[in-house]
This record gives sequence, structure tokens and C-alpha cells, in this order.
Amino acid sequence: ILPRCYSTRPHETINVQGASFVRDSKTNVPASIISKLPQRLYMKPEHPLGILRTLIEGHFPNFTTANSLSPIVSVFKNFDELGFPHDHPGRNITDSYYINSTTMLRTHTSAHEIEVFRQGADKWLLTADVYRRDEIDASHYPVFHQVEGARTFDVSEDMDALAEENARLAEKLASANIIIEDDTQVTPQNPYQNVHDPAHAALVTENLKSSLNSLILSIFGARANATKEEPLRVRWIEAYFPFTSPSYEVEVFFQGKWLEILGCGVVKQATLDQSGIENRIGWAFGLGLERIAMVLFSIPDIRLFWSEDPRFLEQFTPGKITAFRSYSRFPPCYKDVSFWTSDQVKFHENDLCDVVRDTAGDLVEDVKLIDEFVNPKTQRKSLCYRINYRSMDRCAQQRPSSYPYRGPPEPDLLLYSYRSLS
Ligand code: FA5
Ligand code: MG
Repeated sequence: ILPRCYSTRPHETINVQGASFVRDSKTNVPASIISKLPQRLYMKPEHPLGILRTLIEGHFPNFTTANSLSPIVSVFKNFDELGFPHDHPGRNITDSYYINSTTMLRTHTSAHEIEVFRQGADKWLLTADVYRRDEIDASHYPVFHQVEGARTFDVSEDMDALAEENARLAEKLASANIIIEDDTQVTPQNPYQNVHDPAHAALVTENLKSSLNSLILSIFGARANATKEEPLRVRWIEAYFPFTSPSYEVEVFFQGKWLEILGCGVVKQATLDQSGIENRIGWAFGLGLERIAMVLFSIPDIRLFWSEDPRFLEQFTPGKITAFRSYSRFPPCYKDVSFWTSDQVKFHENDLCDVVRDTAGDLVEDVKLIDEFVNPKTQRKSLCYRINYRSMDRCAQQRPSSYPYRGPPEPDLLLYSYRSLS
């Protein structure tokens, strides 16, 4: 299966947000994704993603904010400049959206670190939409949102004040209703950087940890069901990112499960040097908004963030965390599709998912492989996928009259009547 978006005619162009790019063998951005670029959900004050962004910005009041950076970036900026090796899996066309070989949709907000550091702010936050090719289910969507944050310190002037600040933060956290599980160690696999005085790197790491623990406390402490008996549990895990060392991931225990919410670390000095701030040392983090918003607002399906249904949008109030009340949904409607795979073109599930999204849009709730067959004589392989069509926000009854007429019945209605007939 080759998605329709894969161009076999290299001289054609692709239009993205008013700019024209020459297609080549890497072009794989479908129209369904391009249509998401202008939406900027995170800037809508009444949208759960906007409410959460505002909450985070409110927790870091002295940080400058950048919220209008274009999602179209060079491959160099997204990967090379940050030290991603040439064989990093994130670079594969099965994992990322390429406009062409040199230009892509950013896969993370870290793509802008160097340009924002260069602007000179020592404390900043940047929120943006990011794009990754992925499977289809209730917690994965090819567009999601991240908040990147960073803070740098002057090595010769700021270290004493930093030690004092760390002591104050530690005292505040010690008396809060939070359990921090942190067995991480600085090891040769996750070291302080050679260029850093280990005492300075330790102070910056400690500041990173307490700053993020306080952020998590204020985000999750604001949730409706917080109680004294049930303290918030946060877990720190050693991690690896090409542009930080030491690096960590943070998980929060919520409704019986550990939920990964962010990646972070001490910024690689090469990044700060390239940004023209050689005399400084600092930390950075990148946090996913959807996963946190889904638990805070009890939103069961990631597609709902993209809903234009007033029954979704009118439930939320700027500045407030309230639980989502779901409205009626269609029953699931399964359609199976099976096909032979080719020996010449390697099949990747993400290619099928992009075809599905481009054709059926958000009507599809999930796509699952349910059977595999290899013909014993010919060795040809066939796959069977089950596509679950279910509107996230339309109900089976007649639409309210306030709905604009949008032409003939849409596929979900047809499928629904087909189902009831059969
Ligand atoms: C990053 O994207 C790094 N740029 C984070 C970082 C920034 C590290 C600065 C160090 C310094 P990662 O791919 O793990 O890392 O994503 C970060 C967060 O984004 C995750 O913890 C998660 O909350 C969210 N996230 C990642 N993938 C998805 C997805 N498919 N759907 C929803 N949220 C996701
Ligand atoms: Mg991760």
C-alpha cells in the first residue's frame, strides 16, 4: 500500500500554509494533516489545551512565552542541530511527516530551542503543535501539543543564588502532599557533561527537579478529587535524549497507572554554545499537553480535542479544570479490510493509517490488525485490519436544528442505517 500522498512525480509542488514546496521522494504529508496546521487549539482560552497552557504559564510567571512559531521546520533544525544521529528511528518516513527531503513538520518543540536561546531570554516557555506518524487509537493522534521550557544561569554569577533557591524549593516540597520517587543516579550512561563543574551541574539538576515537581504539584493539585489521604505520586526515571545530559523522564501515578508526562535534562553545552550563550548552564523540559489534559478533564478519546461540536467546547471555562460529561455516541461499526502485501514495497502500518485518516478523517476510532496469513505455496502474505468507524461527537438521533446543513448524509449516518437494515 502506498498512500496517495507519496509522489511519483518529483516536479510537482505541494502547498502548505500558502507556501509552495517542491515534492520529492520523501514527501508524505497528507491533506488531512495539512488542514490541522492553522487550528492552533492551544491558543483557545476555552479549550482544555488552552486552559492547561495558561495554567502552566501561570506557574512560571517570570518566563517569557513564544506561542507563534511555524510548524514547518528544516530537517536540520528538528534533528541535526540537536545532535540526533543519522540512523535515529524518529527520522524514518514511517515516523515523521516530510514536506520534502529538507523540510518537515516539527516532531517536537525542542526543534526551536536554539533559536529561542539565541533571542536572549534566560527563562522561557514555548507551546506548539507537533506532528508524528502513528497508529490510530484513543490515546494516539498524529498531531499533539507540547510545552517546552528552559532556564539558564550564569556560571560565574548565579550559583550561590541558585543554591539558596533550591533550598527554598526543597522546603516547600517537603511540606506538600506529594511523594517523589527518585532513585536516579548520575552514571557513566547518564553523566554530567565533561565541560561542566560537577557542583554546578548538580545545582542545575536539583533546580530542574524541584521546578518540575512544583509544576506537577500545582497542575495535579488543582484536580477536583485531590485529597489529603491520597498524596500525589511522582516518579523520576533516567532517560536519554541526544541534546541533554543527564536526562530524565517523569511519570505521575493517576487512576492506578503511571503516566509519562515529560522528558527533560541539563542542556548539552554545544546547544548553548551554538546559541551564543557560552558562559551559561541550564535545563530544559518538553511536556505533552494531551495526556495531562485527558486525565485532568476526564476526556476519554484524544480525537475530542479536535471536535467542533458545541457540546464539547461549551463545557469548559477559561482558567478552570472541570470534568468532561460525555454525550451519546454511536455504537462501534466495524469494517474489515484485507490485502496482499507486496514483495517490492515494504508495508508499514502507519502508511495504512494515513490512508484511513485521509479518507475517513476523525470518523475512525481505531485500526487493529486482526489476522495474518502466509500462503504456504507462494509465501505471499496477506493482512486483515479491522477499522472501527464511530463518530466521536455525533449522536444517532436527529441533529439539533442549530446544526448547519452540510449536504447529503455523511458516511457515518449511511453506515449506521446500513447496519440497522442488516
Ligand atoms: C521529546 O519530545 C523531547 N523533545 C522532550 C525533551 C525536551 C527532552 C527538552 C529534554 C529536553 P518525547 O518524545 O518523550 O520527548 O515526548 C515528550 C512528551 O510528549 C512525552 O512525555 C509525552 O507526554 C508527550 N508525547 C510523546 N508522544 C506522544 C504521543 N504520540 N501522543 C501524545 N503525547 C505524546
Ligand atoms: Mg518519551
